[in-house]
Amino acid sequence: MYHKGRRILHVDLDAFFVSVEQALNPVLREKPVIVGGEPGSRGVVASASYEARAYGIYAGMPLKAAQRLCPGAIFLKGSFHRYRAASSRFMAILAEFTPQLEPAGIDEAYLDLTGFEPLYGATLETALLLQQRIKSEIGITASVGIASSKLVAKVASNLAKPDGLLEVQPEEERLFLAPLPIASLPCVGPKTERALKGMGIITVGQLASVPASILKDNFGALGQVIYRYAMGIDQRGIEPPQAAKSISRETTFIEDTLDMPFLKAVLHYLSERVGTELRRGGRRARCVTLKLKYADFDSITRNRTLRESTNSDEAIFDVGIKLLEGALSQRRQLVRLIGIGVSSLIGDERQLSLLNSSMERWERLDRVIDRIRSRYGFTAIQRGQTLPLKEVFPTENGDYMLKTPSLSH
Ligand code: TTP
Ligand code: MG
Repeated sequence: MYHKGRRILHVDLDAFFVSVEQALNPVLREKPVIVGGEPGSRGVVASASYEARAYGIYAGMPLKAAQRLCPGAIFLKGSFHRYRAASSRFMAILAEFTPQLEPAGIDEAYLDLTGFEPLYGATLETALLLQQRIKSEIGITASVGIASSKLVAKVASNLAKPDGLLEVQPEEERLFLAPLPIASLPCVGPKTERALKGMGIITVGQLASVPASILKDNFGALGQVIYRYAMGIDQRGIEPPQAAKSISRETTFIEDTLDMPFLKAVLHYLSERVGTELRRGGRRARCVTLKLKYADFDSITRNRTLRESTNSDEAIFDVGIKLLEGALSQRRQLVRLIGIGVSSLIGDERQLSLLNSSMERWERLDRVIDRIRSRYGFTAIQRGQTLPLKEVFPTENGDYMLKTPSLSH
């Protein structure tokens, strides 16, 4: 619910990709470091340390240009799985403070701490504690903005960077925003900024004095948002993510195929992926869906509802392979894409009396495999059914690199 006394935090990690690298390798600390790739390559800067930013380097800049500005900078390719792991740890720390948590990106989130003060002390103190925990447990710094709205909290955290903390008191939002350049508002992108500057508007304060009708005429629906934001008005609440209603994995082949042992192996791999995610979320499924796209791009889905819910790789695969065989017996054509998914998800309250013994064995095996994979990577332990993949797909960071990159995540 919106009211003036809300205490919303926006937390954003500083130079996130670079900071993760620096936490792992002290040699990189306090130096101009850039994550994005080799300076000779065609890529762009993903993240730059604050030392690199002093040379005018920013995210999105071509690496070549960055090297020209700072020839001594250290360029790293980076590794996304490290950033994802750090992000999970970051979100887990935040979740200990409140369930009113909305992740807004890999390294940022909003928290609603309204009503915390009588119990936990001033919001500012809670925010300091949060920053300390992130620093001591992940080894990187975060900046925090506190305000009565998401908008002002985000502007404040940005302004506080790096390793800063800024609280805007209730009723002072408009005063706080007024001297800032218009691009400080999240709704003002480069194009809108140019247009507004063309109208002689430089600061948020100037923007707030433009009649709403003019902004609406020039920018349509966005104009209304700009007007409200310029006045410091933002009634959006924190929206904790909803649990997914279904989980699926699919892949497109480099070459269309009807090679059954290969299709089976891929389907098994995808079933393992789906099962792992189900178990990680502590859930079970009642429905399994197979998706096929033929070489002529004709796409079909087949699904089956199970008598008992499951989260076992083998049970998912078992249904998947039957659906695949059924589909191919109706239409035997080269396959371009295969996918498997589960839906009708429920919580993981195991109904032991209903478990048949093979299901129980499968689930025990899943638990052992999950534990090994969470420590040593996906390919650390492999099932016989997926062995044909070894000859086709390269591995990286302990996982297969299929053509669809999201699959390996
Ligand atoms: P940001 O939070 O925008 O940037 P940052 O954390 O590197 O720096 P700071 O917050 O201190 O200003 O983005 C978080 C990560 O997202 C960033 O470390 C790398 C990635 N990213 C890209 O890959 N490309 C981009 O263009 C941007 C902006 C970010
Ligand atoms: Mg950041």
